[in-house]
Amino acid sequence: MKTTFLTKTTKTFAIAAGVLTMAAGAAQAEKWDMPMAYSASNFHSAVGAEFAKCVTTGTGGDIEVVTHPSGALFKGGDIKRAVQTGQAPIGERLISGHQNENPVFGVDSVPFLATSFEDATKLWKAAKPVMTRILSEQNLHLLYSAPWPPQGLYFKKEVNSVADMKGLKFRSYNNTTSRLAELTGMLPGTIETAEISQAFATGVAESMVSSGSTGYDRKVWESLTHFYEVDAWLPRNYVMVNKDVWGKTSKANKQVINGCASLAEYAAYYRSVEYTQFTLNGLKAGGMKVGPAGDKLKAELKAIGESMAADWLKKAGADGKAIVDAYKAMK
Ligand code: PCA
Repeated sequence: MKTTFLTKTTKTFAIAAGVLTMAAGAAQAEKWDMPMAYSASNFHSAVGAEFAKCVTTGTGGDIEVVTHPSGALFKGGDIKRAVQTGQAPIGERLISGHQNENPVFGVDSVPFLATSFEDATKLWKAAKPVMTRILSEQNLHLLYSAPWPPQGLYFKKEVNSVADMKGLKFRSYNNTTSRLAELTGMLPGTIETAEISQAFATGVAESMVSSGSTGYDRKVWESLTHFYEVDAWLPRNYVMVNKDVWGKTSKANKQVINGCASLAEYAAYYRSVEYTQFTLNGLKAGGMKVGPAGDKLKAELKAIGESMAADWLKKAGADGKAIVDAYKAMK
């Protein structure tokens, strides 16, 4: 029989379909448990759940991502190690929580370096290549990252100056917040977000730096009375995949995951923006006094922030300087 174009094409399709069937047969459905540190109602977790669905649907069930919010599978502080060592294939955590490993992880928490969503985006753009490299050296593949709303100060009394903060028990979530507490005469102790409502209720802590969002999620008006908008920085969460797991993922599934990650990054950013005012209103509705810090307090915090920024630059070395220079060039 003379081979026509049509029979050739049909044959090619038949062969291609056969290969595809073999590939589909070979691919095993995998379950990726995804530990997350924050409550299910928080926007980072809500977006993570959508990301999980997107990957599960997009890969045709090859990879089923299942989120575990509220530190239920691994506590916040243990998530990175769990993903590095392959105990969990994927997870989410606050980047600046790793400053003790490398000061560069704390770039988003340098006081007053980037204090708006726009500047936080620029800072992330400057930092992303360096973060990607450092994480890769730690067996992690960076997928996406999104900011928390601006950070302010919570108290259970009126505070107009640093002197008013002296001796308060302070809940910290990273090195920067602990250092800020020390420099303002407070007594820092690290407490995971999942445990703060109880810490405030029992008096283990009586102040913190965080977003309106976390105060709202944890209903802190039950114990605290004042939130001062300071806009000190906008720390970020990031989603990481174990690099060996990523390496073994098919090209097609990687494309799907990358697409879902871009979507998640975009959605989380805008939810964070929207959540800012919404949660400040929520704190007010809960009975808290919410407003900008007074001029004296602001000026004192600025001065402390400057010395902390200078210290960070010294510690973060060439990588830190490269990020800050690239960021300033975008401004
Ligand atoms: N909430 C998290 C990190 C930053 C934020 O706004 C927390 O308080 O732990």
